[in-house]
Amino acid sequence: MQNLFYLTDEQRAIRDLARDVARERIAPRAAHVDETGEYPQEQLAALAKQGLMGLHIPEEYGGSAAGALAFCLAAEEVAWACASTSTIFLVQNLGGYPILFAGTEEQKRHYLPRIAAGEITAAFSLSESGSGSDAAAVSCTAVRKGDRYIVNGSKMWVTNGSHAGVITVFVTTDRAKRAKGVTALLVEPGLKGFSVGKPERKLGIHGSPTVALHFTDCEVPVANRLGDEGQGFPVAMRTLQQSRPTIGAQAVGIGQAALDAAVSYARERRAFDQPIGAFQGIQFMLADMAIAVHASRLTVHYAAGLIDRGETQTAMESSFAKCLASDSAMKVATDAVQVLGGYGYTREFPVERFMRDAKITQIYEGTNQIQRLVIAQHLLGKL
Ligand code: COS
Repeated sequence: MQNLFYLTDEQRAIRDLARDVARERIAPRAAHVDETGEYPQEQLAALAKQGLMGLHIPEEYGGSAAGALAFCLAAEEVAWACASTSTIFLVQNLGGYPILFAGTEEQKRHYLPRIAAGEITAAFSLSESGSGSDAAAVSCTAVRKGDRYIVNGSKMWVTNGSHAGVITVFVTTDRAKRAKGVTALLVEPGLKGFSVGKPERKLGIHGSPTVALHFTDCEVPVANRLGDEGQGFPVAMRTLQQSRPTIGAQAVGIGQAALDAAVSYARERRAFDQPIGAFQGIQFMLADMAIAVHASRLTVHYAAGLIDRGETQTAMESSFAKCLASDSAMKVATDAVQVLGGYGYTREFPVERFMRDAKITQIYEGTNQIQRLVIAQHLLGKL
């Protein structure tokens, strides 16, 4: 076990608790979840039972206020066991942040305790078919009519959108204003005119449903608005800034799982009368994989540590964490498949799943091209 000397006793305890739940209750089901696309309900319930769903939520709203680093430690453990389960675990966080950042006292009291207890899951819906990286180009429209907004349009790629009890949906109240027209609305299932599309068929994270949301003259009460009209974009950006290190943590978990599988195989598998781990070609691959996972973990912890210190300008460090860890996880998982050779390419071993699951971490919560854009903007300023 890594000697992460800077962790507090509480952070260690949370990591160890998450590790126990992940290894006992989540890992044994991971291959089945991948094969069938089954929603990991019991796995999420096991996390909720141990109080791990409210790590990011203040105590006055039923959470444990354990902080960003504690959450990243838990996320890594869950991702080591099952990337699908960890995606929903992360979205609980991503969906909860906008309420925490911009909700009224009443909205916070209504939703956050239920999110913390795992009674409901949350979702975050920003992307559309025509606006992914260009997040300000939202076209799903809300027009105010008395105490309601009439919402029309569709959102895409919403993780957990089919199961969430509350979804923060970013719409536009004035498209010409781009970012300054974006408004955040809380949507619950069952609203008239709101429907969920069928789940996407994806390369990986099969147990984490990804859906479109459709709005046809859907009436959302003005009371469900988060913050002011036109104030949604900074809420989305602040949420992503806070959440991106957690995607890094997920990537570290997948990378560590791939490394562990490769090391264990290299000890056992024999070729030319010796374990393949005795060959320098394999040793150097394993060493590079370990360096990449270790550097990623430290970068993730650094960004999370800044957030825990109350720093608000962490966009660059959050992008470092997300970008480095996800690029590393992709490389490490691909190399693990290589170490396992023909076996690695089959479903008999989990490394091909790690490789498929790792890919999404380079794409969601801002592609790694967008992360580099954010970093370059911080380096260069507006030119
Ligand atoms: N925190 C708070 N506010 C922020 C912010 C942050 N981290 N980053 C930007 N903003 C604010 C800016 O300050 C600006 O407000 P003002 O005009 O009042 O200054 C506003 O948001 C617009 O910012 P900017 O001009 O940088 O927006 P752009 O349209 O250029 O977009 C990128 C910036 C590309 C970084 C943004 O669109 C983005 O992150 N895209 C990826 C979206 C994404 O991650 N999607 C995945 C969804 S979850 S699967």
